[in-house]
Amino acid sequence: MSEKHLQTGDDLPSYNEKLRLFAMRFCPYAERSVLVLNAKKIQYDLVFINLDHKPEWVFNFSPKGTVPALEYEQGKAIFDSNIINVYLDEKYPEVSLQSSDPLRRAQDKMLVEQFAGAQSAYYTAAFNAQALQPNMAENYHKGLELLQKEIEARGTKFLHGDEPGLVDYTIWPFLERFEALPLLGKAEFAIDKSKYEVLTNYMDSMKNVPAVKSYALAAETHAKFTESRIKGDANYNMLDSSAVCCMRPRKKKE
Ligand SMILES: N[C@@H](CCC(=O)N[C@@H](CS)C(=O)NCC(=O)O)C(=O)O
Repeated sequence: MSEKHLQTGDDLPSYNEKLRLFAMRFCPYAERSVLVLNAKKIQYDLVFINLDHKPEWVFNFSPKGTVPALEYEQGKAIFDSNIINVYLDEKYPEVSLQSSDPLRRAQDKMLVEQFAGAQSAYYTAAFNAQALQPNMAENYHKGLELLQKEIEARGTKFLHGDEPGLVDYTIWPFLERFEALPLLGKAEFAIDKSKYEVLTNYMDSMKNVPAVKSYALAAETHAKFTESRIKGDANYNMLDSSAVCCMRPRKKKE
């Protein structure tokens, strides 16, 4: 799979009769849908988009040009990670990722909603640090504490149960990125193991889930991308193997 992000002027790749997800490699919302496709073992193609120089055709799939968008039939698409994920779960029910209990589904949605405060604090800390207010680190920790309490209260390995579900795959991409904050000089956003033992054990379990493992990036990689974006020159293609291979000096033959 190419990690190259297509940009203005690039052609739309040919359609392969598979579901196609338009994404950006470092986007947490796109990651939500990648994880759900992986968990459900659905065949799909990924098309990465340079969000600073969007290809013209992306607007045919996503009216605002945001990712993720899912092309479910040639030329027909839906957008927004939560909408895509519920659609996938209902359309491909063999591996079900939502509870059959309407109350539990409501509780999952409320948890995601309440966790949004931590997400927005993360965005400010990572990308707009000069706007950071002391109450934002507080909100961030309130979100983590609430999540930890909920994991404890549910008493299962994952929020969904013995296996992760939509609620886990919706929250996870942000936890993955939160670990980059101390590397970006934001020590007050660290997830301290002594305070967050239950949460860090949960995070370790999530890192070992195959659907997550195959797409996860190290905190250092997220930090590196974030730094490039802050500088105003987001390095979308930093993981593209064709770019990496050709910049490396060739090894001399022994
Ligand atoms: N609510 C949307 C948010 C998607 C979103 O904001 N994606 C960002 C990338 S992480 C994006 O496409 N930004 C480009 C833009 O806003 O033009 C979802 O859940 O899918």
